[in-house]
Amino acid sequence: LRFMTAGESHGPALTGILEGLPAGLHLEAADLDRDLARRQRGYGRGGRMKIEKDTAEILGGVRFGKTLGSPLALLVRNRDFENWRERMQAAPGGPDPKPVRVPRPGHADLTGGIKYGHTKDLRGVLERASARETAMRVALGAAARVLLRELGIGIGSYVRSIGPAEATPAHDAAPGLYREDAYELGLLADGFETRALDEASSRHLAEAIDEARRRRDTVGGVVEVVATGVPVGLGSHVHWDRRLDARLAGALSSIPAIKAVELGDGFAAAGLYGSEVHDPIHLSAGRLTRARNRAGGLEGGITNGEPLVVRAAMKPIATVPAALGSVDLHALEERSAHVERSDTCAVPAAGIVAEAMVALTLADALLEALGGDTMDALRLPFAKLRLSTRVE
Ligand code: EPS
Repeated sequence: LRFMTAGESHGPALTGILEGLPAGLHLEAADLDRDLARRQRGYGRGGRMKIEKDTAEILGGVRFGKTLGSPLALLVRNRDFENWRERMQAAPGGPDPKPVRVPRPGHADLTGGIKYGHTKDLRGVLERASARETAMRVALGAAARVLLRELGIGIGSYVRSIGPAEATPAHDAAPGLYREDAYELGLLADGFETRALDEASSRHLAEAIDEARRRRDTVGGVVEVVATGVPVGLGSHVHWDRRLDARLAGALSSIPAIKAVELGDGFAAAGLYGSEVHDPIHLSAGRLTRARNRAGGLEGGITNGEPLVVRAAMKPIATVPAALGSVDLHALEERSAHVERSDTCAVPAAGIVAEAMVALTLADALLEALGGDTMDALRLPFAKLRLSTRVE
């Protein structure tokens, strides 16, 4: 499975191609729109989300509601393009009457500007560095999620913390869903505006966002993604780039503003003894089981049949309303950074993007392990894999 995206934040549209989906998977635009809508909600978003109402058009790869085995081609239009038509047109023209010349510290503005020769107008960088691009990843990830769900693998996420405010973790707030049905866990989080798992936590997180807004600042946080129904055997210990840990960490840290990824207990495990960290193996009714899951479903770069648990830490958005110190690259003097309309906090949305990246990574590992040009060809080997924790 591989995918690519293209498109600028205020250009006409985002486009994406996902190649390698088996033929015969039921897929409708509504499946993709559901996750696109989930990404757009969340406390702390700015004015742009009032303009956009993201929907995916399927331009290839599906016929009569079923995948063909050919590349899935998607289009998500940017409604805001109407307001940017002259300044973002593909046809020759320009220059932009309002060039961006003061890079925002922490953004791709300066590094990208120097690298691609856009220092005269940093818009040539910021349009693509914008997290708008993640809308397409969510649409493509939604297709991967449909494939996984068809096989009984559920993926969901929730917000664990915003700035200094912590939410009740899933293993306490919803232990059943955490072990058995991560998809429902994600829907539970969708019921709260901050994507926490209970009302008290959600209020607590919302206060941290309000405080950042009051200070004319931005705030980050941590999201946790859980996948349930994952069989043993995705990923491999045999080579560095086949370890699922590496792929998940790479996929999650590719999301804009994600600065750290934890697999299982992550950083906490580094401070404990081995006997406290590793999950003893039990034999129960002919099945190999675990009483705890500190490994987060991964051992030796391979899924072990326990729920997959990964976390991603998002830094505060770089467009700080009370602008930071920077340099005007044209006047060559120190000046406050360019302030583009922005979100105070995009952590709830980042959880949906993280779900999409986990879905794409797991679907890729699954198809690598089992092959399958058609859904029918995939089902039998998948059912066998499911039974692999049974011992005679
Ligand atoms: C973004 C700035 C804001 C966000 C945007 C990401 O957009 P604008 O500059 O149009 O106000 O709303 O996020 C999205 C558009 C989205 O779909 O998530 C940025 O600079 O990264």
